Amino acid sequence: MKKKLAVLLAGTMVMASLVGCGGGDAAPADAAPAEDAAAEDAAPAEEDAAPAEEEAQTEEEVPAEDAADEAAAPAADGEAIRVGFAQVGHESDWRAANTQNYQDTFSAENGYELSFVDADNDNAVQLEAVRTFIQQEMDYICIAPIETAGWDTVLQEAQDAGIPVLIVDRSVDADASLYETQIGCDMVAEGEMAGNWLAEYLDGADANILVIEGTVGASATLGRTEGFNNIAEQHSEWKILDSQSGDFTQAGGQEVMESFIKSYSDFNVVVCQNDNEAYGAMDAMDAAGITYGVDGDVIIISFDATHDGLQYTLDGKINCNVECNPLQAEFAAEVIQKLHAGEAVDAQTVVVDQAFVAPGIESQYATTMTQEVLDGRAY
Ligand code: GZL
Ligand code: ZN
Repeated sequence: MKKKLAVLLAGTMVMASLVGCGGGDAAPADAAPAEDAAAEDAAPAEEDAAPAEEEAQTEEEVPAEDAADEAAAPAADGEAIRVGFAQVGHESDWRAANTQNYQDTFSAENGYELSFVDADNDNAVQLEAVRTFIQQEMDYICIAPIETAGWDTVLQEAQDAGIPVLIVDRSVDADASLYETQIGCDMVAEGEMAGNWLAEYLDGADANILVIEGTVGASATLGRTEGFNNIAEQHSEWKILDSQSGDFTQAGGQEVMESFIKSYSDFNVVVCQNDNEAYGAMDAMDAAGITYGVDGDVIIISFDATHDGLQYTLDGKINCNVECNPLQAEFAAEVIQKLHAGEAVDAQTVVVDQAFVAPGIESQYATTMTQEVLDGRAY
């Protein structure tokens, strides 16, 4: 099956390629309105991530406003389109922005009935939520998978029930024929962006690096780690002292940083795989009297470029912040509108990122932060 790739410059332009992929079955007739699926606790499952490969691609440019228009058009038959969304949780500022974007986009006035489940970073809750959506005969199911592993069976169940599934934000290690599309950022590219910036900034100087990883088994964690390591292995003068999961939370970041401070005294770089972990790491370093940022002893690299993360970058506390744009719901809605109209959809949509650096740092890889840049941010 020819796999194609649509590259989204979020908020500005969509470079989309039309695909010959399945294009999804015509949406099932709407069942009776469903009450929201319950969302309580459960235990994780494991496996590896392997994002789908893209082969040939043809590209055409489609203004993002078309995507937004498509997102809002109600279903042709006037019935609300019923969408079940199994969200990772509420672990970070990024997640809050992503959830808000989905709730704003899949609104009643836009012709949708959204059933939203916050899986609280718990795999079994997320799997259970998807099975509930299947029982409720949703028209479409969106999954932001906590982990990449363990999805084959439930995706097959959704396909057997004739319910198209969209994998959003992160990716799954399951056969691409089991879902309609994957929408999200290129996490490996984000990791490489961070590594390339660090190499430029260090300009050959030694680095003793500590990494606070994201949630174990999440494609965001796997990709950022792989990407950063792709660059680190090119620099024999760099040493990665340790790499532990902070679960994408501020508490996790603080806990890991406190343990790092007990074990290591010679580190000069801390890579935090999201802003909330960076806030926790800064709290831990403050408590230990360790200085960081442009005028400190320790370089901090963060990911997400949320508002507070970019405020810290503007303040020189975070040296480099790599964006991962959470405003992706419009692209998911566009896919659903196309599937509802029986049209082909892109197998994968990559939301393009950029990086930001603190004032005083000029970089070929990143935008130097100013108050104007911060004021212009959408989240
Ligand atoms: C990235 C997303 C990650 C963010 C974290 O696309 O999956 O999960 O980087 C969030 O803030 O918890
Ligand atoms: Zn080097």
